[in-house]
Amino acid sequence: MARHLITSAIPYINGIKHLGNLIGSQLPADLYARFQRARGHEVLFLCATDEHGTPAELAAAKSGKPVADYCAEMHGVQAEIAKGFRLSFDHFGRSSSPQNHALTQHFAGQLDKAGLIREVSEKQVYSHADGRFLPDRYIEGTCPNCAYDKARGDQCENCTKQLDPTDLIDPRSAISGSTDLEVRETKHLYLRQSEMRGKLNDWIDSKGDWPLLTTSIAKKWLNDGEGLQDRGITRDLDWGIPVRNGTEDWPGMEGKVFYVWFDAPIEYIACAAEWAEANGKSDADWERWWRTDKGADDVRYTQFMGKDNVPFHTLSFPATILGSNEPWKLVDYIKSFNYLNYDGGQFSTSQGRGVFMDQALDILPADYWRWWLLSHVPESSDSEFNWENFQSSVNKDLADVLGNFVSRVTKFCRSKFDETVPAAGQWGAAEEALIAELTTRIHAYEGFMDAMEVRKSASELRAIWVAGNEYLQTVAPWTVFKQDPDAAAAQIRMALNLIRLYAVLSAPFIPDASASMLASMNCDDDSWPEDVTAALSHLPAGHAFDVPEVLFAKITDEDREGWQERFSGTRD
Ligand code: B3M
Ligand code: ZN
Repeated sequence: MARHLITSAIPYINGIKHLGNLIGSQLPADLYARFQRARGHEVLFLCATDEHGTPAELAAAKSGKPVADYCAEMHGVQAEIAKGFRLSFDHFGRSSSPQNHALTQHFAGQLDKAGLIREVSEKQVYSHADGRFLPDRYIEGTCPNCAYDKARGDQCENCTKQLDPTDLIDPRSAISGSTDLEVRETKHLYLRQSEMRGKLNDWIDSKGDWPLLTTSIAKKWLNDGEGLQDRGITRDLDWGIPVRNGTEDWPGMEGKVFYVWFDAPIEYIACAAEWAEANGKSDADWERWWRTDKGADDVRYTQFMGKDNVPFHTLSFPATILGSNEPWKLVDYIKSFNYLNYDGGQFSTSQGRGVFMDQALDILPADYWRWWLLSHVPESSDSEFNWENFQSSVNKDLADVLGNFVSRVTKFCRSKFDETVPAAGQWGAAEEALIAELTTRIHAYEGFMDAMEVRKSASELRAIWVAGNEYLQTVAPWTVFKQDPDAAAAQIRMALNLIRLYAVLSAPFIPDASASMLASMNCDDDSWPEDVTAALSHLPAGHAFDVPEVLFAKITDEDREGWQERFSGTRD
């Protein structure tokens, strides 16, 4: 049995996420976690809300609530929606937790001890119109690297370059649009990432199996002449983790907080501590996932994220870990994703464009979305959500192929035999051929799932469903029944067992439908098939089952047009 630590990028607290955010990290991470659990491995799957930084402050101000209250409330909202999508986190934490405060301050202290922190008198942008300093994201301007004119002060969305606000050409306030900005002096802590260039380079080079998207982004910022620059890790904000050196005060840093991107990845660790606390476990229980001196040596750690987050996970966070000189676990594999677009444009939180997670669950159950999103995940390039495509994949894959198989088999059995697995007849050549095909395909499916090849996994699973349909089409029990009811009985016995097998194999993608399929087969054994012949003999003759409700309703043209219309504008 292996041990898998799995984290998804932690979503910002300021508002409900859209489907592009969901498929960019949380959903594929959930798929992988569910698969590894189903294979019998020990899994710790963690996610949290990312609660610091200006966006949280501004969103709270807009809602008229104190920022701590706003975050507590939004954490609850996001946790509820995550449940609605059946995201199977072992813990959904908060980057504002006491555990993260302590760990973030601890890491800063360790980095200082290692000589990796320097104090810098920095020029920062003050906006007269807004009456405040404008940190990173709230300054927009032209990217010095690619000339994109809506680059933010922390990062250019277009070329992924990490920026400092003063790098921007023609800067303006993102709050008021004002260009009446003044640069003022203030003191900040810088992490000397550039000192660790060699170490980081060797570490990334040792990861020959990483996806190209991940390594190419990492290498780009590492080796580009100005790649790995020292980074400011403190900010002049009220809300955040106060700057301290371990448990000591940090002279000169009073009233400042750590930069959100410094504390957010540390929350991956803190979240394990929160998980332990929430479940009455000890420190040793979470440390065995995170400390290589306390049992984490045999843990396989996988991170999931969108491509814009890659530099922070391949360079900044590893710099924190390596620089601490303590035996914390480094990530083993980073699975990153391109962007999902919405109907000819981008999903956008700030503009309210696209379908948001709460709205999606309002119109259809989670499995419909999970299936479409995972089978169209932006893996090797950006991909696009549009309603026609959504309608046609749901109707074909879920309703026609899987749903129809289940309903046809169970209803035929009920009408010709009864609601129990029929006993008569023997399997012959057609069944042997099916078993051979499924054995090959399930093996391929496992390989793709293990390798996090999400699209290939989805298409292999679909092929597994199709194989059952083709079998049924070929043997045609409804025709055979007239001459040879025993042969038809053997075919239906096979098909009922296929329903159970499909439930088990499909659960990582469509957990609710899988649960209904198992329930209708009156079976709570969801063990992964080690041997296909045995798995297809699981439900014995005489075993009672129920004909289930329709598993997947088809999306009508009317539904589609209505939704298309409803989601064509922007959310308020
Ligand atoms: N909250 C950005 C995002 O949601 C950021 C990720 C943090 S991961 C440590 O895309
Ligand atoms: Zn750029």
